[in-house]
Parts: sequence; structure tokens; C-alpha cells
Amino acid sequence: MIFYSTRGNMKQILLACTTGAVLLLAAPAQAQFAKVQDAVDYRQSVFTIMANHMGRLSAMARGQVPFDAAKAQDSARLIDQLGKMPWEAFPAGSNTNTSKLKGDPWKQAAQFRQYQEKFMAETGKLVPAAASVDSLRAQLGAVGASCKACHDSFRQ
Ligand code: ASC
Repeated sequence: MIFYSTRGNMKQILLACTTGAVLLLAAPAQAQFAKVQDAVDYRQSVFTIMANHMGRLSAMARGQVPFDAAKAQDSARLIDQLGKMPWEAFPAGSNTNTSKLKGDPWKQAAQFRQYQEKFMAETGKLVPAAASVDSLRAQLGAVGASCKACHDSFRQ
């Protein structure tokens, strides 16, 4: 077909390709979360699993369960990976009545981003720290402080 194209058809094909490329580029942001509640569910799920692993590490750091470096590093690795995940799931307008957001992180986007960056920097250090109970305890304190800083501003 294209072989027999006139100039007009070529224009249409070019237009179709350009439109397709634009749609492809535009699609992901909408495709990730079809509904606002999907974004809320996604980020809350991530925070739930992170909190579970923070709890496991905390129990070891407090001596409530025996320290196990392999288990501690597994949890630390998960927290480090999970810690990168929630931030794309805060689309504007997703402060719903099922969300525990307070304040307006979209109006304070730079501040919100700073909290995220600080948290991710601290969770990155948790993986090597989890090799010993003393370094785990210290770094868990730093991670917890970075959780709290953001919660004080933005979590109910
Ligand atoms: C956790 C957890 C949080 C933070 C916060 C730190 O383990 O579930 O929400 O640490 O308590 O202040």
C-alpha cells in the first residue's frame, strides 16, 4: 500500500505515526493508575509491607528476637527497593477520604521531594548497616527519623 502512496497518503501516514508516538509517550502516566483509588491502594500496599519489614528489623535491634544478619539484610534490601516505589502513586487530587494524607504535598512538591530523597538516601545505607546489630540499630534510627519527618508534615 505504502508503495503506491501519493503525497497526500504519506502525509496521513506521517500524521498517524506522530499521533501514535505521542499517545505512546502519554499513555504510561494514565495507564499506571486507572482510578485515584488505585494509586492510593498501591502506595498504601507498599507502605504496609515496608512497615512490616521495619518492624522485623526493629525487633532485632531491640533484642526482642535474635539478630540474624541474613534476615536483616533481606529486610533491608526490601525496604530499600520498596522505598523507591510509593512516590509515583501520589497523583494530584489523590488526597481522598481513604488516604491518610494531610496538608498539600502537591503545593509543597519541593519539600515532599526532599523528604523522599532523604528517606531513600537513608534506606540505601540500611543494607550494609544490617550486617551487624549495632550498625543496624544506628541506621534504623536514621531511617525512622526520615519517616517521621515526612509524616509530621504530610501524614494524618
Ligand atoms: C516504622 C513505621 C513508620 C515509621 C515511623 C518512624 O517502622 O511503620 O511509620 O517507622 O514510625 O517514626
